[in-house]
Amino acid sequence: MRVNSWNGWDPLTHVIVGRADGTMVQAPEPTVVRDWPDDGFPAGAYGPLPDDMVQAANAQLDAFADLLRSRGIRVDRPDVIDFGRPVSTPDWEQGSMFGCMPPRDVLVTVGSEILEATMSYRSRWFEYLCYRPLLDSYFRDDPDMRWEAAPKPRLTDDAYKPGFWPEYEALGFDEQIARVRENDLALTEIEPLFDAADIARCGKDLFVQLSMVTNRSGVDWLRRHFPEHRVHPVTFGNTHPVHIDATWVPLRPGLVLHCGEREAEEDLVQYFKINDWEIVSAARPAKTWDELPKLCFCSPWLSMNVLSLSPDTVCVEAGETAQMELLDSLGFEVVPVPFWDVAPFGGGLHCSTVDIHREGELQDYFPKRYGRF
Ligand code: ABU
Repeated sequence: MRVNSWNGWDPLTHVIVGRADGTMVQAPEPTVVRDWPDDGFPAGAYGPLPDDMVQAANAQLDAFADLLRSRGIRVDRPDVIDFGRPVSTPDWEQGSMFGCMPPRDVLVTVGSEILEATMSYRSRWFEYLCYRPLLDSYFRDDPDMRWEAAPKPRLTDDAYKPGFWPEYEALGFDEQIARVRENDLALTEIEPLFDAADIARCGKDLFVQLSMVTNRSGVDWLRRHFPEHRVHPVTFGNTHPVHIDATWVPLRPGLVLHCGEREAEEDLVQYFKINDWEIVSAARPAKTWDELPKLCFCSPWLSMNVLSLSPDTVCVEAGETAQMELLDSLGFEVVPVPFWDVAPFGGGLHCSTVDIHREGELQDYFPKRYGRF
């Protein structure tokens, strides 16, 4: 057993797949207020997702895990804890936790290191506990594994901009995008905050999206933590940025899938182009916003939240035929995986996994510099 993964495309041999059990529509907190009055959760209400939804999601997660095993990939699953119980630290009390479907949000593997992210929601502060038994076993089995945890944040009220959402939602698209480009969003800079799923790994380069859950201090902490890497803060034209993996998805050396609706910064585009990368616009998602499953807080662009099994094989949600055709035309073996029942539990195929081992070593895919990159 060995922990090793430097990018999102080398041949995958060991992965964690999340679970839907016990997932909550989480209790309100400074930057999260769910509001689904037609589906039993008006603003302020919280509680477990319905049993039938949990069963449907787990059926798809289990089938996905079996599919990966059938391809010779070792699959581990997290421990479910009681996400419905209130939690607290000396600084705050929170009515519930969230769940453990999307391990990608919490953990990132960089080489032989697995790093636990700070997270920035109080409901997700304790989520690392679901992965501790696995991390402990990897640490025991692999003498070279580095087990790291970013500083646990205090998440006092000062970590959040007061009154952010009403003020932000009143802005027009252009004003919101200007705020996104400045990272003048929900979080303050009082302490480093990041979700692991805001990181796209490309060997020596780590692209980290500044978002509703990742601040500049978080990127700065990552830069100092990975001194041998080039750590780049990046933004996209997405009014509600949360995680980079439905926006900018490197699929193999020289090819990145981009959500064209979420414009990349010109310097980022040029950095890729000057290093001979092709930037391919993802196909339109099969679903519109109105067609998303109930209680889903993700976007239709989960259509591009794909999991690469190797540089030429990629798992894609089975209903996303346009995305599958596009990837087929780019020379990939496409593996269709039914997965939309999982979306209300926190994401798609990429979100629901975290790489523990991919064959391959650290490489520099961007030998030429451009602008601030
Ligand atoms: N956690 C990935 C979700 C990103 C999106 O909905 O666009």
